[in-house]
Amino acid sequence: MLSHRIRYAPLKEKITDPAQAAAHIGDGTNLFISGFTAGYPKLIPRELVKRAKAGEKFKVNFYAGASTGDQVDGIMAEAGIVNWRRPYMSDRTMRELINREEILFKDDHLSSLPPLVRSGDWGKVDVAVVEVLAVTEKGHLIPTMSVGNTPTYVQQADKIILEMNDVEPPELEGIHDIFIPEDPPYRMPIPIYRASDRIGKPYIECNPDKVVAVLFSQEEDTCASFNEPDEVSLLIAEQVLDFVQHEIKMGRLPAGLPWQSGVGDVANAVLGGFMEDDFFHDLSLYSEVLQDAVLDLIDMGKVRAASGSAMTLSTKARQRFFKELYRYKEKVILRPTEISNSPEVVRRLGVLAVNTALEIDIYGQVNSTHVCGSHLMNGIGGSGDFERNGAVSFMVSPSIAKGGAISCIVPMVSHVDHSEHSVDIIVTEQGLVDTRNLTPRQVAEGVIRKCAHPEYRDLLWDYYQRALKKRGGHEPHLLDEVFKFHARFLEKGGMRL
Ligand code: 0RQ
Repeated sequence: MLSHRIRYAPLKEKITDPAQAAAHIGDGTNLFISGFTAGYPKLIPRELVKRAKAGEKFKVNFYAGASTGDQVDGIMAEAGIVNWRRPYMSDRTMRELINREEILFKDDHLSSLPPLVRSGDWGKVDVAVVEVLAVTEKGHLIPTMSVGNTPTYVQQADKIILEMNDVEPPELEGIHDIFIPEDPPYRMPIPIYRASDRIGKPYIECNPDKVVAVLFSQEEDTCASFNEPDEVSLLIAEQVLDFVQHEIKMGRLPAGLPWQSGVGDVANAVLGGFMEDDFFHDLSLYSEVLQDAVLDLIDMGKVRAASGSAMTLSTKARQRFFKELYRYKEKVILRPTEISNSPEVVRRLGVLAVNTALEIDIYGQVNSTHVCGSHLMNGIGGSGDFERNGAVSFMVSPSIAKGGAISCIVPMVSHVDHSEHSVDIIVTEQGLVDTRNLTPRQVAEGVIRKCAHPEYRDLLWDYYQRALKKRGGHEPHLLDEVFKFHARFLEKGGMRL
C-alpha cells in the first residue's frame, strides 16, 4: 500500500476505487488532468471508458498539459467521450476525430494557457485529476514525471482526484520547482537568470479539502520510443551544431547560451550530437520536454542544468534514471509550462531554439501543424514560445517526406504557424540558410539552392524566377500558382510534375 506516501492523514479517509472517484465526472464536466507527455492519470480515463462501453452516454471537455499516452487520449477518443480537447495532442485516433470536427480542438501556445484557465476563459475547472508521487504534511502535491499546467488546474479546481503512483520512486520528490506568477497587472519579472535557478516550491499547493478521492495506481506511462537517429536527422543536427560552433568562434554568439530542442528524432539527434563534439561542454537546457539523450549528456558530465516541464524517457532510460536518481536530480528541474516556456525567460536567457516543421516556404514561413493546409497533425505545442523568443531560432525539417512524394520546401506554406520574422535559421539535411541579414529574395535563393531536395530544386527555381519576372516586389509570388505543389499532391499523390 502506498498510504505512507499520504503524509496528510485526513486524506487517507478519501482512499477509494476508480468507480467511486469517477462518479464526480459526468456529461459536460470540464475535466482537467495532469500530464505532459508523461505523468498523466490512467485509472480515471479507463474508468470513464468502461462506463461508456457499458452504455452510458456522456462527453467531457478534456484538458491536459499537452499530449498524453494511448492510455488517455487514445482510449478516450475511441470511446467517443470527448467533446473538447485542448491543448497539443499527438494521438492518431484523436487526430482523426478532430479533423472530422467530432472532437472540438483549438491550437494554443502552451505558455499562454494557464493564465487563460485562471481567468476563467476556459470555463470552470470542475474536476482536476492529478497523478501524484506523494502528498505532503500540509496536503500539498508532489507530481511525478511532469508538471505541465497542473499547478493552475489544482489551484482552480472545484474537486480534485488524486492517482497516487507506485511506479516512480519517492526520491523523485525535490526535482520539481513550482511557481505560479501573478497575473497582469500585478505580474513581476520571473526571477530565473540561469537555467539552473530554482524559484518556487518542490510541491504543488493544494487545498486538501477539495480532494474528493485518492486512488492507488501501479500504471506506467506509455513510454516514448526513440529510434536511433537516421542519416537525415544526423545531418540536420550536425549542421545546427557546426553553425553554432562557428558563430561562437567568430565572436558573434556568446558561449553558454541554453538550448531548447523540440520533440522527436531530430531533436534527440541534436542532443546526441553534443556527445560526439568536444567543443560543447557545461551545457544548459532550457527546454520543454527532456528526452533520453539528456541522461547520456549528464553521464558524460556535459550538462550544467536541464530545465523542462516533463521527462519523456524510453523504458530503458527510465530505469536508469530511477536507479541513479540522486545523481540526475542535481541537474534536472521540472517546472510548470508557463515557466519552462515563458517568452519572457526564453528571451532573457537567450535560448537557442530548435524545432521541427512539416513544411517551410521559400521566404521562411513555417507550417508545423496542418498537412496540406487542412488536416491537423499535433498542434503548435511549445514551438511558438521558443521560436518567437529564442536568441537564435532554428527551424529544421527533412527536405522531403513520404518517400519524396512531398517537398518540405514549398513556394508558400499551406498554413502558417511561425512567420519569417520569428525564424532565423532554416535547416534541412541538404543545407542551412541563415536568414537574419538576407532580403526575402536572398532567402528564397538560398533556401531553394541549399535546403530544397535536388529533385525539387528546378521546380522551385522555375516558380521563383517566373514570380520575379511576372510580379516582382519584395516577396514575389504568383497567386494563382502558390499552392500548385500541394494541389498536385492531393490530385496525383505527389508534388513532382
Ligand atoms: O508521417 O507519421 O505518417 O510517417 O509527418 O514526421 O518526420 O516523423 O517528424 O515526428 O519530428 O514530427 C512537425 C509533426 C514533425 C512535430 C512534427 C509527415 C511524416 C510523418 C511526422 P507518418 P516526422 P516528427 C515542443 C516542440 C509541432 C510542435 C512542436 C510537431 C509525420 O515536430 O508536432 O514543435 N511539431 N513542439 O511523413 C505532409 C509534409 C510532411 C508530412 C512530414 N510536409 N506534409 N506530411 N510529414 N512532413 C514540444 C511540445 O510541444 C510537446
